Amino acid sequence: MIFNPTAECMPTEERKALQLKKLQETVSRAYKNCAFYKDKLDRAGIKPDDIRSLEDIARIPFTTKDELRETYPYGLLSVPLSEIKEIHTSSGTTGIPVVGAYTEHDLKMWGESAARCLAMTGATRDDVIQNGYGYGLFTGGLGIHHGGRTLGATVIPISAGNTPRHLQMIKDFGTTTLTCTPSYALYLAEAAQEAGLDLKETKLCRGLFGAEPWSENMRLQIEKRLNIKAYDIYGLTEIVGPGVACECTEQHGLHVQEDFFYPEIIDPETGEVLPEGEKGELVFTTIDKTGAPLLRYRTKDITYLFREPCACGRTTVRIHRLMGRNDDMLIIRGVNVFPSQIEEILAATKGLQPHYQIIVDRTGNHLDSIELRVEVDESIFSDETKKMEAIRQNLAEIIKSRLGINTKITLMEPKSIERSIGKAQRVIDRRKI
Ligand code: DLL
Repeated sequence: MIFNPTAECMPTEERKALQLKKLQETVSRAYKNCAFYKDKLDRAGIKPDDIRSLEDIARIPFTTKDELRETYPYGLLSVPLSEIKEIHTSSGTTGIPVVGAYTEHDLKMWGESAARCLAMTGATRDDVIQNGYGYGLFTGGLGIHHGGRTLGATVIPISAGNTPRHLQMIKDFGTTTLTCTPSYALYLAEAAQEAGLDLKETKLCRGLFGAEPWSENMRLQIEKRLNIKAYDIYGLTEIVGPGVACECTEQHGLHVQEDFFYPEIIDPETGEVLPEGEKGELVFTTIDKTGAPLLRYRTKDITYLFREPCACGRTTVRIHRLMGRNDDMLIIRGVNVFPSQIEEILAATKGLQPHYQIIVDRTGNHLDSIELRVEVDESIFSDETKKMEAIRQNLAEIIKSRLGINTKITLMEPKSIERSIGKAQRVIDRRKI
């Protein structure tokens, strides 16, 4: 089913005209109502009236994650706070969260974009969606929830974790559609096997997986083990969480909701806009958001755009499955973590040296694990073990509360972590995704 055939199957030229109109409105609104953008555009010597064609977007300066940090918490609002109805955040580079602020209009738009994604994978109002993305500040839970409601489907807001209950509900409630991270899907498959639940006997037939990198190989494993069709869904807190783009039943690239989010691919070094088909950094301008529109936001995600006609009938541009990032952000069980955040915590903790290594792995249970090896001061290392244990526990707790991840802490003897003459290798990622 195509949720909104007018928007999703519109002839390209017609859509371009619509995008231009929405872009012009967005730039005008941001210029008029948001001091950050007024200043930015003034400094670049651009007035909203200068945007006369879609190509003119290239004249607008990029917005970066650092700028989101500098304007925290409300600096990007283009409306009075009383118009903001929901706020989400995810972690920023140095512990200052990135904020997503939505007006009623934006929530409706988000609901529609997530509903279109669900429908792309074949879901209808007759489906039961078991939503295993985390509810709360993370956009995954509520994003799929808004989408499921807009689609008219039955949504089970089970959230992340509690695996036995997940299995129970799949069985008892006739769940047809599972939404969670791809690594958790594999974990569930294994847990089902261990619990003696034959998923072939259940109604589960599809899943929408995202929020972290995954591969074709993982797709094959998920499809085989869960006996479902597995679809890739993409999004980010800064834009709208899940719903920005999704695969249709052709499973060949993710359709971007182009009438809501205007995508560009740029050369990450020069900032130059690259033609469709060329790989580079994905940049989005929100052209239908009123609360905190973003102009040319650099996602740091690497992919390319392609526009060949799709057998599903949608005319929207597609992105290739995400091909990596051009920064050092790690995604650990769906949680975004920057090594700089860990470094900041270490610097503020007494008794530790600034020599550390982060080891990320994905072991037998398909879930990510993270170990932090950090050198301690000479005086402490030779001290009694009770003190070491206290430091270890304290550090694990701080990391858990600030970054939301469970970390195995290994305190190391001074000078035991290999020194490098060049760029230190802080992160060892052993996951074979
Ligand atoms: O992860 C939103 C989301 C929730 C998407 C549920 C899909 C499903 P953030 O926490 O802000 O938002 O993380 C955004 O996660 O820039 C990508 O690097 C990565 N990411 C998201 N979806 C995918 C995907 C949510 N399908 C960051 N494949 C993005 C690869 C993904 N990476």
